[in-house]
Amino acid sequence: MDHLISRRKACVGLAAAGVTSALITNPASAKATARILTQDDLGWDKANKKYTLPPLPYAYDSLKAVIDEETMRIHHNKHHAGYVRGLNSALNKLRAIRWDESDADLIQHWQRQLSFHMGGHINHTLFWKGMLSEFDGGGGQPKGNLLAVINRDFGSFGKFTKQFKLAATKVEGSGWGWLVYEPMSNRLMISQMQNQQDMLFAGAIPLLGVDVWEHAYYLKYQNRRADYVEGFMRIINWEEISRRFESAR
Ligand code: MN3
Repeated sequence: MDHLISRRKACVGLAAAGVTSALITNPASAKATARILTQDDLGWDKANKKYTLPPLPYAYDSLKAVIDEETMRIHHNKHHAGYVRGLNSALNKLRAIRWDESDADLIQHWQRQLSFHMGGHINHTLFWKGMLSEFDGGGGQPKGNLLAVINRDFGSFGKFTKQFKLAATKVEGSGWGWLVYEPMSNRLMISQMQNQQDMLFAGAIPLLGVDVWEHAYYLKYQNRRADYVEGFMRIINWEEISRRFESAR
């Protein structure tokens, strides 16, 4: 009986991250979401019906040429963990409201919390797995279909890189830069996201995201966001991004 209330709203909010609320409990339409992420990726604990924080796919100091170990630890153990906590809390509150039909005025509040924290959880999960140290094969250029479609939709890999960096660097306040796949027009697009969920258009399937909240880079780069984004381009796990692209289209 979960997620009866405001299901449509949840879909809209989560669609910001290319995910529908169906991901949470409804196996029937979890298919679209599962194109890029699995329940395991998101640390879904079936027995206890809650999300857990998945470990990083590499050591905390693995990306240190671009992102220092302390930033990685705080970002993962504190910030990402906080989104997972907030997500479980919002789901519990909404479930409680539906069961006893009290506090109905708070539905909107908890729905917003759900949208924000679910976005945070999904975004960070995609972010960690979307990076790989230069020494392990990160950086460089994508291959095969993804490279061909980047060339088709942006003109060249260099032009794509330039647009992506610009969009990410120019996010107002806290947010993300994304490369997304738009299924209706069958093309790649670059998009900005504010906070963890705002502005990214419905239907966009996220492929590559760079976190430009200050917590992602401030210790090492302070206000030099452009330098951080420049460094990020050297540690993209293009194999993983290609996998998402093939799954999405
Ligand atoms: Mn973050």
